[in-house]
Amino acid sequence: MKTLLLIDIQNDFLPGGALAVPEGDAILGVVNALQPQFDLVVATQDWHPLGHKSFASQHPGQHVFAKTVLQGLPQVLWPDHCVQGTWGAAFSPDLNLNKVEAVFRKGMDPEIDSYSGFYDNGHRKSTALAEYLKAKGTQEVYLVGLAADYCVYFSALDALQEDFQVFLVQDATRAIDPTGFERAKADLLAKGGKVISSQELLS
Ligand code: VGL
Ligand code: ZN
Repeated sequence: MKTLLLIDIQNDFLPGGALAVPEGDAILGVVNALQPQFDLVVATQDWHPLGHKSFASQHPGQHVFAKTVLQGLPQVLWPDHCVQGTWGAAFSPDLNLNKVEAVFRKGMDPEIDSYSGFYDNGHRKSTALAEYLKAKGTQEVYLVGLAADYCVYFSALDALQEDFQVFLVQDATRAIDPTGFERAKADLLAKGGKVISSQELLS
């Protein structure tokens, strides 16, 4: 059973958003075209309270994209983004949601960041996404969405650890930093994941 995981396809990660991923909007047509090929489509949604500690605005004197430590973990300080209930946190109006059976939210704890759709960055708390996918009979997880070098990558790592077969659809994602994307792909391949293109699914 094949599941398509739509990672954080939200206004704030698209052009015009607070944490816009370069060319993020280029994935929308591909993601919509892929959905009919899957038995199950599930989405994640970055969903932060106001004043989340991953926001640079909560660290006076520190600038956006600076690296720091939060809860003993390396942390990039982000612009305020995906604040609960705002336009930026909403799914793109150009994303087809008709096949999305469940949405898993993450990043609600103000004290810790949560890139993966499965666990927070400290692996302290589960979203129950792994149990949900297993209960649905999923063996293969295909990942698309934003950003390739953060939430898509960390979700793929956790999916591997949860013993799913993992496929990253590389033309259905875009990265904040292209160097980070290359490193992420190499790491996923080394850990048993596969990197494919949408063509392989559509033909
Ligand atoms: C993300 C940074 C902060 C992502 C979320 O969806 O990749 N990146 N929050
Ligand atoms: Zn976030």
